[in-house]
Amino acid sequence: MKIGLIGTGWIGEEHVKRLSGTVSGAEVVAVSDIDAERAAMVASMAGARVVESAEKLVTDPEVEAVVVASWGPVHAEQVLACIAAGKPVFCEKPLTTDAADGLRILEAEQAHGKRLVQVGFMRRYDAGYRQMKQVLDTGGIGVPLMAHCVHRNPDSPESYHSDKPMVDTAVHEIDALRWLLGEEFAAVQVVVPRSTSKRFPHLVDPQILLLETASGARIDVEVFVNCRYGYDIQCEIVGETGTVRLPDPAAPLVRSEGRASYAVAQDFPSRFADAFDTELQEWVDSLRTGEATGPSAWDGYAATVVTNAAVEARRTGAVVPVDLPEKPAFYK
Ligand code: ISE
Repeated sequence: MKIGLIGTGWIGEEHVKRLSGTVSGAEVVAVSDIDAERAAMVASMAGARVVESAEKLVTDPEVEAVVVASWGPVHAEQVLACIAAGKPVFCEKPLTTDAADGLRILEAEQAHGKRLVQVGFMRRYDAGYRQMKQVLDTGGIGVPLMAHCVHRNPDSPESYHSDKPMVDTAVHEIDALRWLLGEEFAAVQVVVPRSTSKRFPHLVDPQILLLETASGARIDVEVFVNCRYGYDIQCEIVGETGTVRLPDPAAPLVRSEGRASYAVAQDFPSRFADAFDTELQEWVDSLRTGEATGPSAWDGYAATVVTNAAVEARRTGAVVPVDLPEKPAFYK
């Protein structure tokens, strides 16, 4: 499968390396980026061509499928261009930053008549999350009542502003919980403790997202992007007859100098390295079989509706309803 990649920033570079190394059945043939030098550097890793614009990359005759790894606000136009060209597209999260753009993507994809879009929600490919899903789907803890989640990053860049904990970070829990519980959310609220003094004064950090599902389960998500000590993802679901907890990644337990300890992951590339590999491998495999299996444009759209509601909830302090239209039959 000959792939073109838009956006050679950090995650784009990682995807180029994966698609040219770990993943079988794929080859990166073209890349584009607004930073031509960076595009050239990443292209050289894969022996790919640099194409001068995203538009040209999408319509390039050699490119059979596209990876969008650019900045979130430009995802919508690039994904729509791929649909117009009839090319499968893997788009990094978030699918769009504005829910209205997500609707345009849903309409275009349905008009095309076949699923072309997959969204990069890599948690669905993590072994621990997959095991939790299996426990839930086989009735291992009965009907889920609550979930308690933690999403901590060691630090954030200065450009990271107070909407981002929902739009860029909690979006992973929003998708993972929709997938694990198999239902949509009805309402969101965001409450905040005092902010950490250890980082930027402009940033509201941490934030606590409170979600209610359509059937009345309750979820709390602590998002703390300057926790200083590591990259820490936790999730526990409480059901009527038991609980299931996301395992920490395996790490050796060291006993020394009067303590027993194990290391905490330091960043998401290493915490989810295997999940990223599996995600891209399964996407490439699905292109060959022609059967879309991963998170769809509907999943990307539904997550954005929730993050938009969460941003409003933090700004207003209100409980904000999640206004999601009926899921089109096309996505069922
Ligand atoms: C980043 O974009 C990610 O996707 C990471 O998984 C998340 O932990 C981080 O907060 C985001 O900025």
